[in-house]
Parts: sequence; structure tokens; C-alpha cells
Amino acid sequence: MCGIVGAVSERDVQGILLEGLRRLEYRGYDSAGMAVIDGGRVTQRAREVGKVASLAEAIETNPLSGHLGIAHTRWATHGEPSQVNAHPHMSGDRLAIVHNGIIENYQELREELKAAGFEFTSQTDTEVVAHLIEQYYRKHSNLYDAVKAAIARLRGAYALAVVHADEPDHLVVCREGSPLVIGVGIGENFIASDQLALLPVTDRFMFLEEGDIADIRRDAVSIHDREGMPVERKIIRFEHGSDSAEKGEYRHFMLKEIYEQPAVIKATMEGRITDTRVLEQALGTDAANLLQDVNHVQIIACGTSYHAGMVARYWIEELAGVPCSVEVASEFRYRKHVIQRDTLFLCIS
Ligand code: HGA
Repeated sequence: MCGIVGAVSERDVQGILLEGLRRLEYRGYDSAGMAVIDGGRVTQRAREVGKVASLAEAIETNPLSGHLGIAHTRWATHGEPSQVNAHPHMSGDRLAIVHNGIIENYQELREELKAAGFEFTSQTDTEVVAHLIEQYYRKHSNLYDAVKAAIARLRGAYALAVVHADEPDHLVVCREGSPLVIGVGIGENFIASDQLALLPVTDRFMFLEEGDIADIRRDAVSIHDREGMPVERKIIRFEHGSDSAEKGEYRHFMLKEIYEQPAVIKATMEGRITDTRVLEQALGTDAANLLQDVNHVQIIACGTSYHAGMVARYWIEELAGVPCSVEVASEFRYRKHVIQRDTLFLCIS
């Protein structure tokens, strides 16, 4: 799952963004990138396939310096993992954007933008959003208004962070279906997919709600809801020690895990579903095609995962109408089995 980090500060932001990306590595990713704007109003960008460590090496050789920046770890849904598909995506050499989610109507927007003269350098749905915002920027000459106009045309799930070299003192972010949190600092502000990314720089957070769009400056945050009304989102202080490695108020870890299930399921599904359907690309770039051919599901798991698999079998057969078998992994490993063509394996650990 992609991870987003952003910062607007008096100090240089490269180190903050890099540490944020390291802290989002747990989400799984295939490439990483960063864009920074300096006082001279240049958008500098670095992108690398593979680990955040590769990006760190690249920017050690060619540092990106500036007080405003965005960064991203990518889990590809549209277009293979590669440097050209890695985020941030740019429109021209001034606007840069990072995105977590899936734009469902990206094909039609891509055709429209191509006809309007925009050139595409990647296969991603995200680049469509970059050009769409730039198109509106030419009309409104204001990044906030341009983002607002562009997202009204999007269908799907997104958390977006956008910067423009012509407006080097703020970033614009929004969310619909994917998580985004604002980290409130002193004379500096941050954004990320997960508050854990920002703990080295702040412990005060505002959680954006669905449909929110926010303008983030060094010394001010202004948020509007889906209807365009100004809204306040409460600042919540992160209690150090109340993180997942601590038992907190629970008698034991198992009880804690049980009570955390609704929140964990919500966080896992964010960015992968819309109101009406599951976005199959969230499972990988070719998932939609592959899933069409599946005529049998084989679940392999142990212990509690095996029992979860048995529940899944009821749901898969009832809702999808696809035959499903569940087997204990240690048995499956050591016996000679016959596997039908077009079997989807779900291995739960
Ligand atoms: N659709 C975008 C972002 C992918 C994402 O959010 N993954 O979790 C892409 O393919 O680059």
C-alpha cells in the first residue's frame, strides 16, 4: 500500500521526508520518490525503484534542498513498478503530486487531457490527476482552487498531496477513501498516510475526514469539507507508549487484538474499496484480468488463520459462487496434490 509524507517548514525538509518514508516501509512498496521546492522556485525530483535506502543513496549524491516537499512509497496498481511510474508525478516542471489510491475514470480523463495537448510519461492513473490539476491551475492561478476543481472530476479512492513551484509556501492535500493525517508542528506542518511517519517531528495530529481538502502552510492549516464549508478538525495528542507494541489498558495482547479488529479492518480496506465495490487493482496491476479467469480458490493456512479461511470459504462460495477449499498448510506442504488450472491461492499467515 502506498505511503505519503509531506512537509512545509523553515528548515530543509529532505531529512524529514526521508525518515517519514522509512517509517512507512511497513506498508509494502516497490519504489520511492521525493519532490522538493526551494526558494528559487524549482521543483526538484528523485525517484528510485526498490528500497527507500536506494532513494537515500540517490539524494545523498544529488541532494534536494528546500522548505516544501512531498514524498511517496509506491505499491503499483496502474503500470509496472519502474522509475517512470514512481511518484511524485509532475505536470510540466513546476507541479508535483503524490497519490495513494485508485482513480477509476482515469482512462477517459487521460484521453481528454491528451486531446488538450498534455504529454504522458507514465502508465499511472496518478499522472492523469497531475495534468488535470495543472489544467485547472492555468484557469484559476491558485493551487487550492485547481485541486478542488480537479477532484470534483475524479471517481475512485485517493489521498493526494500537491505542490507547485509558483506557490512555494504551502501544500494542498485532500482525501476520499484513503487515509491522510496532518501533523501539527511549531512553525512547521506535515502530512502523512500514518501518524507513525511523523512521530520524530510532532505528537499532535488532525485526522482529515472523507471529502476534506486542506491548505497547509508553515503557520496555518485551513480545512474545508466536501460541501466547501470551513471546518475544524480536533488536534489529538499522540500518547507515547500507547502504540501497538504496548498492551495499554488491556489485560493481554490477544484481547487488545480482538478489540482492535474494527479499526484494523477499516485501515486495511481504506483506498481499496469505494461505496459500491472492491477496487481489484489494489491487489496488483494485472489483478482485474487474472481474477476473471479464476474458477477455484484454494486457501492454505495454519491455526487461527486456518479457521479464518474456513469462514472465508462460506463467504466466497455464497457471494462469489466460486468453489473454495481450505487446507492446513503443513498437510498441503507434504502431500502430493492435484491443482486445477486457474486456481487462486490465498495463503494466510
Ligand atoms: N494508483 C497509483 C497509486 C497506487 C497505490 O495507492 N497503492 O497502494 C499507482 O499505481 O501508482
